Amino acid sequence: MLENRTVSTFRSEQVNRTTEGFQREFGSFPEILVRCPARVNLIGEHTDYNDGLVLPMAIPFETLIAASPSGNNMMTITSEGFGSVKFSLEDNPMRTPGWGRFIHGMGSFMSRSQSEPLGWSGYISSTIPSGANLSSSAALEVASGTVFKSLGAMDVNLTEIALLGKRVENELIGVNSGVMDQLACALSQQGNALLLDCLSLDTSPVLIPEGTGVVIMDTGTRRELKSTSYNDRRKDCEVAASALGFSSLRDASMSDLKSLTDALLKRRAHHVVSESERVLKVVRSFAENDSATAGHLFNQSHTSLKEDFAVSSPALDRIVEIAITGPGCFGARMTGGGFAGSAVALVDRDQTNNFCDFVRDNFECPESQPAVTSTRIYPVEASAGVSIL
Ligand code: GAF
Repeated sequence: MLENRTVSTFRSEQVNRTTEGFQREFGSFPEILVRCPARVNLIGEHTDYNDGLVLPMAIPFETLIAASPSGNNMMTITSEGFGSVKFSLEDNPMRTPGWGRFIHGMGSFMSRSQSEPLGWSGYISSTIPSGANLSSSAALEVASGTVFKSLGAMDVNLTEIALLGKRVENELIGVNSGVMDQLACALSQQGNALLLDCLSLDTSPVLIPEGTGVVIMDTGTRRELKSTSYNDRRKDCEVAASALGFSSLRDASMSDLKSLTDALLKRRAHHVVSESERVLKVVRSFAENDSATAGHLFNQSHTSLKEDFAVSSPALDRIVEIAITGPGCFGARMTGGGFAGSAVALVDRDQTNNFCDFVRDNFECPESQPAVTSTRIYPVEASAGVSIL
């Protein structure tokens, strides 16, 4: 499913639904319609907040926002299937619960540099599965940031919007994330993965070999990152870097790690240093049309995330174990923060349908981590970052 043809039909249906939803709620045509994609991370996991390298790719699941200015600082937003919120940008965003806080946070941060009122009325629809580690919250931050920028005619670029999205996560949501998700949602280019240096914030497009496809496998298990050990892993990395005398693990090499005396910190740091190396090796393999090597690196990444970094889960391990025995599979790994959600596989394009059927027929969540929604397998193409339609 989700071939290009299906995706564009899907997009136009979603555009109509969102525009009609806005008209129903607010009685007029929206002034702006913004779309923002989700992302899947191909490799470079838990490296972004260590100033390392990552290789995400925007995917054709999208959040759409139809909006018009309110003329003051009031915000009234309805999200298809998730109710409505109303708040003033002068209020503290911590008083807005649920999904509204992501938007309120973006508005609060962006309105600080603005004397004109920035409020708007909006209608949101999204096809991004939430809690699947595919960045539904980053897409909401980047989409709403783009609405604020555009309706307020603000002089702010997409990288700045992405960094504000990260601030929302860190300061208002309680997840000490890096900036990979927001930058992937903002800056990705159609048909390419995005190599991102999280220290310099330099980006470059990376082509995946033509005969190789990307398949997302959503186990249907869910866990909010703020309720996991995500922040503890970040702390471990900071302690390891400082024990080595570095400001981040970006500066550490494999031989530096020998001087770490704490075994647990050594394993955490080993994952981070080896994972950044794997990102570069995957980029090189793609350039050499060598998906077999890229696939091995995916497998190694999963083992490292499971054993050294301890962020995998029974369901993610199970689906990866099955995927790597599937027809045409070059390699597979958990993707995103971990603990639940999705894995990603690199697959021979000609075998994609057989691969998807194989995983569907053979995967079942282990009893120790039951699914809360159905398992879904999606072949995906690389799509473009946020845009105004
Ligand atoms: C989550 C975070 F939001 C990202 O910043 C990143 O750390 C990722 O987990 C793990 O690579 O998606």
